[in-house]
Amino acid sequence: MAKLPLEIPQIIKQFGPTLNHVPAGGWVASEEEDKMVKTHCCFCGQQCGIQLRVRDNKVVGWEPWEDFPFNFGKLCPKGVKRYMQDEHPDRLKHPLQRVQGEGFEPITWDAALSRVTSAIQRIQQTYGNDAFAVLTGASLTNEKAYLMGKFARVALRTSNIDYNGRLCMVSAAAASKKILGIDRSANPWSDIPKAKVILVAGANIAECAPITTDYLWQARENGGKLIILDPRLTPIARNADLYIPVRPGGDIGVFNGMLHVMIERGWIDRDFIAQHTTGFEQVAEAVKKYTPEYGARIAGVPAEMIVRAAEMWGPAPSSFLMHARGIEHHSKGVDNCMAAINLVVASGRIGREGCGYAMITGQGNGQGAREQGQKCDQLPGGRDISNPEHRRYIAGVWGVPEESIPGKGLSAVPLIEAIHEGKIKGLISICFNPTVSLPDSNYVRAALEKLEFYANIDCFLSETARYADIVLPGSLMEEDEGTTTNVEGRVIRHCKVVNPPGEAREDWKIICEIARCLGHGDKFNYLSPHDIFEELRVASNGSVSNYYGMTWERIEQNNGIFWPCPEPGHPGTPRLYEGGKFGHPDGKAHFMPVEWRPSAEMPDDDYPIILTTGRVVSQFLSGTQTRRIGALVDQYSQPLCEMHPLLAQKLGIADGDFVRVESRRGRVVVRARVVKTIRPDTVFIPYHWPLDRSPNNMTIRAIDPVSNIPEFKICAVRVSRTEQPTDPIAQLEVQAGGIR
Ligand SMILES: Nc1nc2c(c(=O)[nH]1)N[C@H]1C(S)=C(S)[C@@H](COP(=O)(O)OP(=O)(O)OC[C@H]3O[C@@H](n4cnc5c(=O)[nH]c(N)nc54)[C@H](O)[C@@H]3O)O[C@H]1N2
Ligand SMILES: Nc1nc2c(c(=O)[nH]1)N[C@H]1C(S)=C(S)[C@@H](COP(=O)(O)OP(=O)(O)OC[C@H]3O[C@@H](n4cnc5c(=O)[nH]c(N)nc54)[C@H](O)[C@@H]3O)O[C@H]1N2
Ligand code: SF4
Ligand SMILES: [Mo]
Repeated sequence: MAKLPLEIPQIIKQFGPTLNHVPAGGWVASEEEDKMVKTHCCFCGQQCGIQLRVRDNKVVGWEPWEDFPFNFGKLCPKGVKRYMQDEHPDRLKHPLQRVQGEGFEPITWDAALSRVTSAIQRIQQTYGNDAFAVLTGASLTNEKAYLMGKFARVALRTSNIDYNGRLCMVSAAAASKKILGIDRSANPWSDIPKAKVILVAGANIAECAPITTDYLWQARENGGKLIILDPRLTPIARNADLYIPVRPGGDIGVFNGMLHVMIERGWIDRDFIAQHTTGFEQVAEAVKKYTPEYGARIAGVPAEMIVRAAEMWGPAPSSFLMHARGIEHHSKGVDNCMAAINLVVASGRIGREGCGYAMITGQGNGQGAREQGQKCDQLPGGRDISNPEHRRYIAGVWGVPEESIPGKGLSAVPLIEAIHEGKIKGLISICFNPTVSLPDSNYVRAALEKLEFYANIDCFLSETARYADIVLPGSLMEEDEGTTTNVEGRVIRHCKVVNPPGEAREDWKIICEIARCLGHGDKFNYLSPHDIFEELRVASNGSVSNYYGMTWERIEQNNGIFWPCPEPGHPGTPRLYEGGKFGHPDGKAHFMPVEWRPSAEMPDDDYPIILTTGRVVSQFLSGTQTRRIGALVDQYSQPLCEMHPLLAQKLGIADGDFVRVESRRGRVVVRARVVKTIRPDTVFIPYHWPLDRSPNNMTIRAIDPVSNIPEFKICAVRVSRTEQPTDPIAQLEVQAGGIR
């Protein structure tokens, strides 16, 4: 496929430059020696260690940080190119206000803050506190996540705060809490190579958790066997001992079918079950009907595959199960995860070296950001906002009356619905790009248009920021400092590498300033993120995710500390559930019976094909950052619709053709990519692009009843060949002369 004619200034004007910026006058040799700063990648939950090279308050390159004991110097394409976003000309450097019909104009911080404050006051006085909502993000540090939860409850006194982790980890979190009692991966990654069988469900490891690939290789080198469940033969699946091409939404057929076979053949640990668990009998009863044949019908795969999986997993001496969004992004996401965890507990292989379970965290601080109190139903330390004891403790830390802390608010999707219904009139968001990342984008855009006031804090003018009345320039990860908690539960330290450019400010300063303008300065008078961490430690004390015993200094000295770390000097807890001691008050794991049910929208005569969505290695989430890094754009420049040759032939589509993919809610026109690595009944489109290229035009607003995660991984579509792209870039491609 030929490249886009990038020199066309129109493209640059409409979509922002994809080439990396060279400052006017070119790069000038510096007098000073470059400074190397050890810190971490800003993108995914692996949180790889990296050294950034700094010259004249600019990040100009990187070096591996070889002794950081997670990635040992290894990085993926995004980590390597990440620094190139810093100097991008689109970087927001001034507060902006929207001028009706004319776009944005810069304004002073004083004017911007005063508009934000008066809009909050007016809306809350007119419609009540809950009419002003807060949306936040899990790319924020622990300190900022903590600050946002406190800001909503103390400065705004609104119950309506939620975060983009709602689109990400919440199904895994809920399932883990229900069965194991704690919401965290159970093991450090160093346990993976010691497992003799590894089951990976719904995780495109090589593209989305690239460093984990290395741990799986090591397991293979040690003789470990690999089982993969995915409708697509992803790069890691190509190396599997058993690849099960499950139909989207069908995983419970495989998990329950495996357990059925394991019980029948005596491959469960009866002693462990008797001593350390409750509820096994109900689960055994529930899986009785899940013969391999029945499970196979649900999963759309041969029954022998389920039997083979049980034969590999059942009698293994050690094992590791890991999953990601492939089984979680469902209206039965929690049930999918519980069916998987039941397999782990039934085998008794957890809480030991080489035996365990992990949910692969997505966002940079996907783990930590969901513990610090920015979820609509949680207070810091993962505490329950409806529990009087939990409320009293946090009220004490914050120095406010307990009754002033609002109750449970709306999660992300219902929050957007409440905007439509006129119940929410104002919004402030930070680190979230919902017009690209929420399902049913047309509905989301219509909601944002209904707001009386919207303020957005970001580093770039994201597609969502374009709907804002005021845009406040915040900080990139390297422009601020704090901690995050990686995929293993290891709390690590991000160092400040450079200052925010121009008038941009560190996010935490912006939030504290708004709180001060609202008259709550006394509760937000932190001098640094370190001050916030010191309060967070106390707020988490006594909770499950206890950070009390950590200090920034110790975190740095030890290359991270795993929570819980309940008192100063405590070494942290890399492996949970040792000795079969689980997180529930009775110390046991609680089996949960799971019954398969259909997805919210199954294919039918009108929309006969399954659409599933996800990621590619060189792009990150809604793409605000990675679509601005030229080298990453070159690697995968536009969303392609993956389809099997059998389906393509049936529809008269050839590789590279434009195809129209449409659901009951919306459509895209993108190019087809005909590959043998996907089930013939399913098409896949990555979601990192906005507007005409966004599969979220088509996805469905159905959510899991427990976790409220949207069903990104399955909806019904029809696909047809078309000559006419609707997307302006694609139109330019066609004009530029028949690209194939
Ligand atoms: N390159 C890159 N890496 C990332 C990110 C990124 O945007 N880009 N984002 C980060 C974040 S926030 C997240 S959440 C993670 C996501 O990491 P992953 O969950 O690994 O990525 P996805 O592509 O969303 O989905 C994973 C796989 O699920 C499969 N799948 C779809 N439906 C089903 C199903 O019903 N059952 C099963 N078993 N599989 C199914 C898809 O074919 C896909 O291969 O990645 C993190 N890392
Ligand atoms: N169809 C479909 N949709 C999906 C998914 C899918 O698999 N399929 N996956 C879902 C998942 S798992 C996720 S996690 C969501 C993610 O969805 P989003 O939250 O929308 O994704 P991001 O691109 O991370 O948006 C974060 C915004 O924050 C900004 N930002 C980054 N770091 C900082 C910071 O430190 N400070 C500030 N102020 N801003 C910052 C970025 O520039 C960006 O504009 O998307 C979900 N949407
Ligand atoms: S694997 Fe994740 S954390 Fe590591 S370099 Fe890549 S994006 Fe960054
Ligand atoms: Mo995610």
